[in-house]
Amino acid sequence: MLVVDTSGDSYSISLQLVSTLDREVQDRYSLTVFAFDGESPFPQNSSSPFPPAELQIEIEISDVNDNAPVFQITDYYIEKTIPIDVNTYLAQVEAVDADIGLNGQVEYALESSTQPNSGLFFVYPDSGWVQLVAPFSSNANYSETLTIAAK
Ligand SMILES: [Ca+2]
Ligand SMILES: [Ca+2]
Repeated sequence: MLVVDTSGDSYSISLQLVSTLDREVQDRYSLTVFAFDGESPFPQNSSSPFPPAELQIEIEISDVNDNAPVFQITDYYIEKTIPIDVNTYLAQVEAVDADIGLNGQVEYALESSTQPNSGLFFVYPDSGWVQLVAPFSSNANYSETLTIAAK
């Protein structure tokens, strides 16, 4: 992943990235670089009069928005017996975004419905809660399939 290049100025080192990093795989690296002179074998034991110098390097990988939200459950089935009070919360859908911070925020939206003009349901953008927001006008069996998008 990282190599230390000491070929240039003998008093400096450089770290070179040799493969792609992904914060979702590993978000932090901790390196220890030892410096010792040419006459001292390495590694030296702790009683050596010329112990190697140590340099600690901590690397924190920042996030890029490279993941889209994914629904853990893709089909919710809700069955209710009328009457159902208006404003009843029916279900909470959840999608997970592997990124962090703003890159990991998920927003829900009602994308389509098999009864597009029913006006019965509202999806909360932040929480994914689906709420009944209008009274049923029919006692007959009623079915509506909502498609909810997460972005
Ligand atoms: Ca990311
Ligand atoms: Ca994301």
